[in-house]
Amino acid sequence: MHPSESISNVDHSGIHADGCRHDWQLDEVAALFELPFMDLIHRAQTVHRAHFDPNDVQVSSLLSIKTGACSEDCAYCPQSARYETGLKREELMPLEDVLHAAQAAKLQGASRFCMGAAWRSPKDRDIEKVAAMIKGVRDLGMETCVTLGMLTENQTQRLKEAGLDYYNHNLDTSEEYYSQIISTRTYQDRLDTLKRVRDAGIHVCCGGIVGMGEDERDRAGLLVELANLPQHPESVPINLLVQVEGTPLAGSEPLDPFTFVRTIAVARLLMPKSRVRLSAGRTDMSDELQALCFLAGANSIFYGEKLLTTENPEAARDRRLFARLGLRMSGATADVLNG
Ligand code: SAM
Ligand code: DTB
Ligand code: SF4
Repeated sequence: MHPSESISNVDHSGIHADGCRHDWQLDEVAALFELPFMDLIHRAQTVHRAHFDPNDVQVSSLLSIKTGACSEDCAYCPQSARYETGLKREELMPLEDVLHAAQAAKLQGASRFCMGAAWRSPKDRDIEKVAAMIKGVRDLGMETCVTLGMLTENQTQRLKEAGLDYYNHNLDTSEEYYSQIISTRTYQDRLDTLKRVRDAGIHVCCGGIVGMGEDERDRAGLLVELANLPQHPESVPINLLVQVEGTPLAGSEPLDPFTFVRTIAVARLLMPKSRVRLSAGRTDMSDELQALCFLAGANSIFYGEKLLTTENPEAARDRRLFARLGLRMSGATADVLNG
């Protein structure tokens, strides 16, 4: 049985008590992808405006707190120990360096600080160190997010006690395409971790990557999987593959940019109340393409010159883009908003 089928408070139309549908069918979502572009964008923008201020964008900054030497074989990832990507491996960062980076991100206008570790799953002693980072970042007045791989129930509980706001754990692609990308953990492993996070009362950040050679039904399948979870993830990062030399996916056929925009629009239609994040891949996007993504319903970005190990646009470029479009960073300090 799919998890969504166990929900009791669903009416005949498939609308759940949260006002959103959780019974999307692959064919109808594939049909959304096929709509004329203008119709799709109009629909997505209409739904977007019903739930959000269209000029407000949430900004999160990323920090890799443990880099490289990962045991997993994710075909897109520069941090896997299996691929020669020239990445310098780094042990878990000291607390004070993390807090220093968080403070700098806050001064640039970020409201959420996301810490990522290249682990299959954390060890219990790592969790204690990450718990101290979460407490420290919260004390700076920022929202916290971590992405550490698969979690046990006890570890999830410990993160909740430390005050963690969001846990990022992506499904990455459709269940069908998944085995082409990762062999060292299953789709079900990912769903299990997501359930633990949700049950612990931590907000869920979950999305995927496009441009990995998947087809339209895989993109639709990923979004169906996310939208049919018992509760929609509060944040949905849509990453465009960053092709890194040495990874198996380097040299993949680049995605048509309009297909990327369509993916954002369909995510917005399926998960009307979630923050849809225009995530990895912005460095090579024009300002005009990013504006189309915001028009299609994206209302969150990763902000700051670095993602985890690869480049992101300069903060000043993003501030100029926001100014040109009249966008506001939600929760940014007055200095940044006025400067
Ligand atoms: N190791 C943990 C895990 O995999 O759950 C956490 C960090 S992992 C780098 C976080 C996410 O970054 C991945 O799930 C993937 O969606 C995204 N990611 C990694 N490499 C990427 C790339 N080259 N392009 C786009 N997204 C990428
Ligand atoms: C997510 O969906 N994208 C971010 C974050 N969650 C952790 C990571 C993108 C990583 C891009 C490749 C890199 O910089 O290593
Ligand atoms: Fe490791 Fe995460 Fe990269 Fe996969 S995505 S190789 S688990 S760091």
